[in-house]
Amino acid sequence: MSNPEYTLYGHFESGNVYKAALLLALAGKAYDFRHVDIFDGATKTDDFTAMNTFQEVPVLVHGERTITQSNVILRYLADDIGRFGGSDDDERRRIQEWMAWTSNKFNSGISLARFGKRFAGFDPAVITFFQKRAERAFDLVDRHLADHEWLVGDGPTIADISAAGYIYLADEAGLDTTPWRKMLSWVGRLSLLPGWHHPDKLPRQDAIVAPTVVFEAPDDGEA
Ligand SMILES: N[C@@H](CCC(=O)N[C@@H](CS)C(=O)NCC(=O)O)C(=O)O
Repeated sequence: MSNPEYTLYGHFESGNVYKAALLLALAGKAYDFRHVDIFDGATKTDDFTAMNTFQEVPVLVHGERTITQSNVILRYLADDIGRFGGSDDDERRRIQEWMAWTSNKFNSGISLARFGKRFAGFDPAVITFFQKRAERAFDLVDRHLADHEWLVGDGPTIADISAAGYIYLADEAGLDTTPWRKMLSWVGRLSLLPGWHHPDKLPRQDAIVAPTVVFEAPDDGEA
């Protein structure tokens, strides 16, 4: 466990980082975790921008490769590890469809409601707007899960990991998920898989946490 092959750059509060950390945990893969202080401008430094032009976490480094965007990281890891990626081309396409949809509807629903409520102090009407958007997405997921155990195919895939990642954070977005019974059963099923941990514990759990912040924010006046 002393020299893991993957390095994950992220922040403990990030749901998008959690998605990547969750896949690594479910696959039983160790990784070197590098904390990036997203609340102190660390994604905007020249060094970080040279690594990730999008100036966001998560970032995965694997050998010579640097991969960004949580769903692209999930696809990369699933292919590299040989698990959770879908069993044939058709499933792979279905998985990409779900990840594209959740990236849009969940990031602009749960994720922004949570950000506005927990970190940014958005106007309550704005938070309500994002919560409603999340609830409409829950309706759709719940309907799909009425006759499916998993979003795609017969077992868990990165489509489930990607979508469920933010649902575990729904309470922090001020959302009560209890009306969506099928959706709740499904996130429950995912949470019973070996290696699963709640976002409160990941990426701390199973990660080798670097002792220092890797990318320091610039001093005042230099940014
Ligand atoms: N589309 C991106 C979104 C990533 C994202 O929003 N990252 C946030 C943390 S959850 C971030 O790095 N924020 C800091 C910043 O934008 O400077 C993905 O799926 O990875």
